[in-house]
Amino acid sequence: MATLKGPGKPKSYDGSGLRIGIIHARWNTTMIDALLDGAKKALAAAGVKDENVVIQSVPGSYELPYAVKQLYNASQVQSSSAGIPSATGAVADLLGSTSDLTQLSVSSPEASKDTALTTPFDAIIAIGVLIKGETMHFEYIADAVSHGLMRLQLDGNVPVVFGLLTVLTEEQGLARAGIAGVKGDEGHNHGSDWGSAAVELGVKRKGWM
Ligand code: DLZ
Repeated sequence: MATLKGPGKPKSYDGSGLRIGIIHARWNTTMIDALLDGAKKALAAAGVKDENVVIQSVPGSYELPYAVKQLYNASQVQSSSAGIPSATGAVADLLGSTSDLTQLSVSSPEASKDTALTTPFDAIIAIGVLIKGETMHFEYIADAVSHGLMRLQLDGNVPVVFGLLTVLTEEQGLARAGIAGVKGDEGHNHGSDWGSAAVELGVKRKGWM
């Protein structure tokens, strides 16, 4: 169905030279999986190589800003430290646990070792789904995460795509994950928009630097 909302007619950008990080929460997994899938498909459609997409998960949306910061910092350290033997070593130092790195799933498994995190990211996508409950929890997390992610992109030097759905009902979340629309259609997968935004910002960032 045609709608006035959305980023307008998509212009295509060449993402083949980009490195993109994705941090996603695991709360509300059905929607998260669909949104992640939408983002990955948009990246692939723009030519971003599988081995240049690094994906890390955290339990809930509240953890997104911290994890984005660590991923960003790790890639900065790695790219400026010729002496570090492996990229995963640098990440382990910063995240404090090598076992966590088994979760650092890169789209193609063979790329998940030393090729991961060798250069800074051109954009990082933070994905989470917050569903309003009976308490003020939703408001506090939504506010904290929004401000945290904005601060990271302004203080750091990387675009952080705001992939946080803040919905009042599960139905609204499903529609925005492209799973089932409130009006009987399939809704729209916002993850796809987030992938495209990451590519556009990543390409433009190179021109602005
Ligand atoms: C605790 C909690 C609740 C109630 N709801 C959500 C939610 O809808 N979406 C989400 O991503 N995370 C939720 N969480 C978990 C918090 O984000 C966080 O992981 C915990 O409070 C631990 O810091």
